[in-house]
Amino acid sequence: MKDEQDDVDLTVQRLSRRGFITAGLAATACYGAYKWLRSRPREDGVEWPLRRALLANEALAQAYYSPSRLSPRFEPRDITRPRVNGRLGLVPDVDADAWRLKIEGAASPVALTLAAIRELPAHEMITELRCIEGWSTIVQWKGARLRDLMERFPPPNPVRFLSMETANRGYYIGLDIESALHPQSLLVYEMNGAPLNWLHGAPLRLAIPIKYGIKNIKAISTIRYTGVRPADFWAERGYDWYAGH
Ligand SMILES: Nc1nc2c(c(=O)[nH]1)N[C@H]1C(S)=C(S)[C@@H](COP(=O)(O)O)O[C@H]1N2
Ligand SMILES: [Mo]
Repeated sequence: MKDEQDDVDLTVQRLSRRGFITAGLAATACYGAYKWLRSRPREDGVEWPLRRALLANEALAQAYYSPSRLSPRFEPRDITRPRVNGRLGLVPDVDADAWRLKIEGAASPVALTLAAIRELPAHEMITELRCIEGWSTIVQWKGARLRDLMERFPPPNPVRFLSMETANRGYYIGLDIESALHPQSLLVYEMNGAPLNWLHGAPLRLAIPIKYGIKNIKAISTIRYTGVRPADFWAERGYDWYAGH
């Protein structure tokens, strides 16, 4: 049992080291993330390694920020017929008025109405939703940047991860902070010009085109900041934890 745990720890360390490099590059590519990271306080007076790396690369960080680092955007004529995949954690007829998005690990607990999320600056994008099984759809999304929500309700100390889960924890994902801060990571409430239906994750889902479909969690109920790499439904079943593409 002890040995097994050691194995798991080693694997996690190796994976997060690898992920850390990728995450570092992604953050360097994103000046917004960089600014956000710089504005975070130090933890126990120790510089966050990623932050140190970013400080050393301040000039690079700006030079790297270019739209070519974004996931490709498409035209309205490219939108395809939607496809429903994955119903874990979905429930029909969610009462939108009673629904709240909970944020745990912020300075104080947060519970937001959908109206409050709609008040954040709205962004639209037409991007690819690529399932790890080999198919993809082109979807128009409308929602708020996860980054804007995080800036409004930041964690009191720097964190490297956040998790998202459905109400009954039927589905859950983990994200590295840099991916969460990506400008195309949207908390969406509209799909192809209409409010989300329950099969696509009403009232709120994540659209994160830099990641495979598995990270595009539908029917989000809770977002949690954490310093520890969170459990992830499909990573627990053998898929890559970062699931970028
Ligand atoms: N709650 C929840 N979200 C989920 C899933 C799921 O089973 N449950 N499946 C994921 C997978 S594997 C894919 S490919 C996309 C598909 O999104 P769509 O049904 O809107 O096309 O949702 C993702 N989000
Ligand atoms: Mo998928």
